[in-house]
Amino acid sequence: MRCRKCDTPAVINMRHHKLALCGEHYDEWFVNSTQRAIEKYKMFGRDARILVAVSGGKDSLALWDVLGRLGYKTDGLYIGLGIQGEIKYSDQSLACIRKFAAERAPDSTLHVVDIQETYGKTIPEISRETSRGHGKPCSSCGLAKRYVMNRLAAERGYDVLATGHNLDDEAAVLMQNTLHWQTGYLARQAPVLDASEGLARKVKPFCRFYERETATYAVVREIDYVYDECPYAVGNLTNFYKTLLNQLEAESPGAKLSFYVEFLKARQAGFFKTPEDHKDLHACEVCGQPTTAPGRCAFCRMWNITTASGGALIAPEAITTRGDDAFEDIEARVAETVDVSGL
Ligand code: Q46
Ligand code: ZN
Ligand code: ZN
Repeated sequence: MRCRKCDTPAVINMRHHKLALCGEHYDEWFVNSTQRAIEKYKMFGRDARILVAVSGGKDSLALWDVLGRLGYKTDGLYIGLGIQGEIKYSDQSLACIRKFAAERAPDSTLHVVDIQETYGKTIPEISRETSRGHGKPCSSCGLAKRYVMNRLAAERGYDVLATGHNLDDEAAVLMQNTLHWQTGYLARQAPVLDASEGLARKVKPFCRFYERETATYAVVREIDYVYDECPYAVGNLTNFYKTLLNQLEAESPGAKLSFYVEFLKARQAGFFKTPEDHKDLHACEVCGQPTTAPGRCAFCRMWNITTASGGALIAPEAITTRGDDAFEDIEARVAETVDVSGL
């Protein structure tokens, strides 16, 4: 397999694009493709202040990296979930992010919101105390992440919140929503969600990249990221749909991309009418964030935050700026070479 442009050995063969590229030309293709997606979906302009939600995984760190290289003004947000397990997932994630921020985004701010420090319990702990999610923490976790991202983006005046969702993520969610004909969710699944009443504008610049493409970019750029998934991701429904879609893709290269892109066209053509979203939104009586629930929002209810306890404020001390303080020595772990051809 040779690079189509320079005939040196290729690091990736993208069968759906009929395109094999070497590291250097892949890097160029990936950065240009990101810029094209930003323009195609009118995500943000040159002057936007962008908050990039980073988890420590390949997608979000690759996104922060590319946006920085494209010259956008970016800051990072890491939410410490307190999920450890044998792999020390949250610790590893923060270490990778700090290293990234110090080395590759020295002019950016890294906001770190630690859920336990701010709200008193880790995500696994709070999830054991609520009825959300039937014993699995993902539902509490998703609610907490959405809340903190929105709130920080709004309170710190960011124009847009960018997440590293890739095509595999989007296609899996699309399949799930389609199988259940969740028309409300389908109407809201898009590369860009406009801001509305206290909710930040959200964008997904990587929505057209296959997961192996973002992984290859991270490897080509030698970004140290957490290879392990969150321990709670094992066996979840999204991964099940990803496996099904991978089987389809193996038989029919490009199936995943056309499933998603054709859906976006149908959506654009009005097949999924946007429900009059947020029409019943009002401010949570405790924290002021938009909610459809009467009284307190789901987040305040989950933590049992009441007016008396002072409201769900993100404690200022939980937010650390800059990522240049000492980080864990993760070189030994990340020094293992990754074979991109197998990704
Ligand atoms: S971090 Fe949180 Fe995910 Fe882990 S607990 Fe579930 S939702 S799987 S993206
Ligand atoms: Zn080349
Ligand atoms: Zn609230």
